Amino acid sequence: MVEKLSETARAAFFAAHPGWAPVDGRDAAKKVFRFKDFNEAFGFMTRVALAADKADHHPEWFNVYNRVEITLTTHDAGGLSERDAALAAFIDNAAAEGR
Ligand code: H2B
Repeated sequence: MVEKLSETARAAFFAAHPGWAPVDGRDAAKKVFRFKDFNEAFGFMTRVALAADKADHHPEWFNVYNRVEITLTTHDAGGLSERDAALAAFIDNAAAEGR
């Protein structure tokens, strides 16, 4: 069973992952990504989807054309966990490469 981050670790998560912000009313982190067009956005989503499925840890996300909104939380823990920190790092890298 994966553990929720402690308050200190949660603060460290937001300090270490620029652009990720707390979500009102739940223990989760959200970031909005913008790409040149749908092709780049969907290429990014594909890379994230494959890595997320391999890790068995999946994003909540919403896409319109070149915009991808991503919310990370660990459903099994009821809040942010180390799994979200790992996925956020992967997502930020994938976004930087996809631009
Ligand atoms: N993704 C996320 N974000 N949180 C989870 O707790 C989670 C998941 N649990 N993907 C996994 C799948 C679980 O449902 C399966 C059975 O391992």
